Amino acid sequence: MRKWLALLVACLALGLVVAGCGGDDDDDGGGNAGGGAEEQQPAETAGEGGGTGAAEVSMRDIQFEPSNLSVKRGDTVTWINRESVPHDVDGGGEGVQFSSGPEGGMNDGDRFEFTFEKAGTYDYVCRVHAPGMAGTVTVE
Ligand SMILES: [Cu+2]
Repeated sequence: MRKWLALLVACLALGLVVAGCGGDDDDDGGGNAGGGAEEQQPAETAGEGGGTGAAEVSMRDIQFEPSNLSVKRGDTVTWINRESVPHDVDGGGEGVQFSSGPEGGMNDGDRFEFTFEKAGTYDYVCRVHAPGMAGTVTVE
């Protein structure tokens, strides 16, 4: 009776080892297949005159980052507040004004988008932290 039990335990132990090895093999195969399946498509290039570009300005550490940005005509700039300090975006140039709304109206995670249709230089500030928190968008 004891021999039979010992044999059973041995078989179970062996079974666990085999199952463990099998599991590892499956993981390796899956990992390789996943890596091979990844393909990077080339970025969509803007057509003549641009107009499909996008750029991002972060509001962090009471600064715009980047504070100087160059885009093409028709590009959209998105400002994103990435800290728990309220900010806003307010400025203009070339006879065009843009504003995110009320002073300090952008909270953590809030976004403001503006599409620049006219070439030129656009200066803006955060009214809460001006003049220290300011930026420029140059549209080519
Ligand atoms: Cu601010």
